[in-house]
Amino acid sequence: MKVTIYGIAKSRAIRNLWACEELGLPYTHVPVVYGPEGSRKPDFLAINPNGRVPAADIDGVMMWESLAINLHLAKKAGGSLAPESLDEDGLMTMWSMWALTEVEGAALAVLMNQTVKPEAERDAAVLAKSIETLKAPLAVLEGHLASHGGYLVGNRFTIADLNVSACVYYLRYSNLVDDKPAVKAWYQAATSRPAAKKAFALRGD
Ligand SMILES: N[C@@H](CCC(=O)N[C@@H](CS)C(=O)NCC(=O)O)C(=O)O
Repeated sequence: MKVTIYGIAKSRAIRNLWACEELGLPYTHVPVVYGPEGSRKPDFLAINPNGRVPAADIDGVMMWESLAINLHLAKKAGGSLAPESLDEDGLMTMWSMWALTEVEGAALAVLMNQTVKPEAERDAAVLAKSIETLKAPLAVLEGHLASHGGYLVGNRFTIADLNVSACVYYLRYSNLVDDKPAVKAWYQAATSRPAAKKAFALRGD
């Protein structure tokens, strides 16, 4: 397989870099920055007309959407991270879409308004609303992991665990999973994997 990942490691491209490391795929990394100096330049818009990173060239197929890229990479590469059946494929897609729709936005808002933005620019109301929004999905995640052997699908670490933990990653400076032992253990195990450490080292933070 010939894979090129576009996007700096300090972006959602980290998800795809992590997946390539997990899957043992050789890849070329083109660290496109976001904004006018990178993702909004005409040559990059020809790769991803949305003007965002990541994007990936996988055997000549140009893709964007970090979690869709990962599902595709896992299925193409095969092995234990990939679905073993159509049913597992459905569940891995379900969890990935769930992470994007139920977790990612609010988790990113927590990160920005609790940690990343300068204090004067933080919005306490947005932070409070995001914490409230996350209560239900985090409880769902806790309940599922606690009753399914600590994994999302198939009783093993799969691309679904990678995709969802990569969204929970936005909560790394918060205490929102401290009262959720199954989520906490699952997240720590996922992000402590050698492939994760290798990819996250590319971020330099
Ligand atoms: N849903 C997309 C989101 C991509 C995205 O928003 N990427 C950010 C960087 S993490 C970006 O490129 N922002 C720059 C911009 O929107 O101009 C994915 O998961 O790949």
